[in-house]
Amino acid sequence: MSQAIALAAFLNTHLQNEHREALTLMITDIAESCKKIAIAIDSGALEGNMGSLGSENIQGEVQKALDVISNDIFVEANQRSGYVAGMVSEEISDVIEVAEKHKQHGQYLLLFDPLDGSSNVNVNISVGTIFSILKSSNNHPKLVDFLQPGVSQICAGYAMYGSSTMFVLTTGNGVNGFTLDAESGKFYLTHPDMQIPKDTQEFAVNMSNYRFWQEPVQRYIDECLQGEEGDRGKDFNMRWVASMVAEVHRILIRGGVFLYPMDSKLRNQGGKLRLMYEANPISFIVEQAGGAATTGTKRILEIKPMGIHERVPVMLGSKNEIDRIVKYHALKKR
Ligand code: P6P
Repeated sequence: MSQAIALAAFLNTHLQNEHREALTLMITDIAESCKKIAIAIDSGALEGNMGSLGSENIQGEVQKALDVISNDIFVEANQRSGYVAGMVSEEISDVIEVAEKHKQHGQYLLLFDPLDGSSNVNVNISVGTIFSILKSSNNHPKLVDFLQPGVSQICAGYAMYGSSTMFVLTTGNGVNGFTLDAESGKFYLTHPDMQIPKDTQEFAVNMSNYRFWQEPVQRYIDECLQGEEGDRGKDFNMRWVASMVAEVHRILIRGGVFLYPMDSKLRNQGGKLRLMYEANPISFIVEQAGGAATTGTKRILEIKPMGIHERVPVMLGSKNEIDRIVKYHALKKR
């Protein structure tokens, strides 16, 4: 372990921009809160925390005990750096205000999904925490201050609570992955400069929604399923974990595409995945790793948000495949 670079040392050498001091402290706090969430998940069954609370969050989704526990851990651990002026959480309907005494240094906004894929937690399938950092124009941010397009992000990342606990991060200068050493409690750089292969033979989608998709997505999947005998001239494999962080991590390691496209039963909501704290941070990471991220007709990072819990269609991963999907949408519009 001695030769691997610890997260703290990496931040000290890797962060060279104007946000260096703020990001060093904020990322350290975020990593520490993800370690605490990992512990809460590991002991969930032992502590009787694997069930649902019966309450619903702003998304209209039944809240699991670990959703609330993870949210509370994340809020508590990330408001003391002196740089966070306000937060937005998937679990909380309004902007989370930060006490004046914790705002003495700077003005950053922290948006997060504390436990993505939580429906998997009681069946012991990987789940994650996703976060995004924006610059604030003032120290008392209102909802409108959060409504910045994804290209404005200065940092994004996720923790993945899987066969190992990993922390994957971008600050706009590539993507780097860190693995938690349980003994020391430190994250070590194990996946430097993560790059998504431009081509793939693997797609991730919830096939049960096929009949609700728009024609360009049905065409893309049909061609994948036709395999070697079809237009693509090669066979494809399929994965669906129902945990976005796990799918994205696999794509960062070996390529692939992740699709949660618009479907007719979600039209009124705008899609399934949330823009501000799921699609934007993940799209930032995917693009920084050489991939692409689209709604089918628009680059996700260029969407001008209308609300902090806004939902969008999401298709991302290996660039040549995403370009093909975008082309199919463009052909359909003619
Ligand atoms: P479905 C988890 O709830 C999530 O937001 C993503 O992490 C995941 O990819 C998707 O929803 C799973 O959706 O409809 O297959 O349950």
